[in-house]
Amino acid sequence: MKTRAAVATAAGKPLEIMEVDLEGPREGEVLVEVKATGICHTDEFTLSGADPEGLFPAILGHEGAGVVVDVGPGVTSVKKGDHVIPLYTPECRQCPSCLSRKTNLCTAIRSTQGQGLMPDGSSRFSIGGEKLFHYMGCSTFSNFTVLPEIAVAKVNPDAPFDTICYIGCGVTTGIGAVINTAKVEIGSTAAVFGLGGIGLNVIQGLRLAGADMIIGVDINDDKKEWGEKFGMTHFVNPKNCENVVAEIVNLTKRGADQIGGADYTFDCTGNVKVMRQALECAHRGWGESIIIGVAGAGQEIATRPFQLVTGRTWKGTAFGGARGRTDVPKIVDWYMEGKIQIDPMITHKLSLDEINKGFDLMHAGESIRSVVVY
Ligand code: NAD
Ligand code: AHE
Ligand code: ZN
Repeated sequence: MKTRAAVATAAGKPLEIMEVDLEGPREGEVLVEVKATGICHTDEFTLSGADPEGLFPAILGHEGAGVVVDVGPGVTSVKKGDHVIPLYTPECRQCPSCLSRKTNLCTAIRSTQGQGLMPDGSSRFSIGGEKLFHYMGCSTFSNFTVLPEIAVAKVNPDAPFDTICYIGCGVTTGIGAVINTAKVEIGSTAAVFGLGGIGLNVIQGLRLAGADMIIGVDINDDKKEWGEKFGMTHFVNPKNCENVVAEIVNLTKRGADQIGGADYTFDCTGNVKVMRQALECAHRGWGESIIIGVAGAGQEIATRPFQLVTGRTWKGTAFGGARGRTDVPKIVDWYMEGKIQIDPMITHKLSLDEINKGFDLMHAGESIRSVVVY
């Protein structure tokens, strides 16, 4: 079949809207009509050329929602007409990682996914006979896409596509980092670095978890008001203080010894210097710092080992530690029940033809989430 898609032809170039060829689903695969997709900073990261796994030409996008329109042989868990959210972290429930119960990082199809291919090693997308790569197993910047059955979560059909698509990455990553990875307790203190589409969801996760003090850190002052909407109690702009680590340690001083430091800190910037700051303002003895941001090829994190010797823990999280087929439908239900907010964070709705505007808005710091509605 033919489908309209935004194609990333080369690193650093705007996406090109084209009609591309899409083969139907093979064994264990489903064809999904994507109804809406968010634009995440990770799409921008890959398009910029900074992603070591970035391949071109490709169809990017990994934050979608849509409807199953066809299924290949052997598919049992979803059927035509089901509403689904594509999963860049699938859940096969059979691989050693899924069975371990210690991680959400299913390994069933990770190697082919990283090569921009379906599990059988081929691509379903092409143009004029030339292969186009899939992206993060999702390619939601195409009106129709093919996914393995283990990489879709069946969700409440009453939920609107143009908001729940954000659960496909940003919402789940932010809230999941708090609940699944950090396991934040009631009364905790926390600092969140980077108040974009991910950081604001960390903030709403912290509020859900009952954190007392939620410090937001961003170099853009406009983010103060945004953070406050979702539960932030204090704001720090590193440009307006001499030392952001000292500032947070000072804000969190408590107890007889007056030792400061946050119980939990989160990097939602992808900047390795910020990751160090986040670790170093975690509390001596027990503070945990969670890396969510994705850093470019060749970049490395650094700190004095003493920071870890004295009891801080450095952790990372992908997709908020969520097991997609199990957890994503629950998060959609939380949204439908009003337990979490999504609508105010979707600042822009665009057509596929306007998709490059979504990247411009992100670069200018003017959007929280732009969503393309097909
Ligand atoms: P975004 O562009 O919406 O937000 C980034 C925010 O960081 C902006 O508000 C920006 O002003 C702020 N910022 C930039 N430099 C800063 C600094 N030095 N100090 C403090 N704040 C600073 O991006 P997003 O969509 O929220 O994504 C954030 C990061 O998370 C990206 O690196 C993205 O690739 C990554 N990500 C990771 C996962 C995962 O599963 N681990 C999932 C989604 C996104
Ligand atoms: N391809 C990059 C890694 C990018 C990365 O870490 N991606 C996150 C999701 S970001 C979503 O917005 C992830 O899920 N990582 C786990 C995985 O298996 O990719 C690189 O450095 O090669
Ligand atoms: Zn993402």
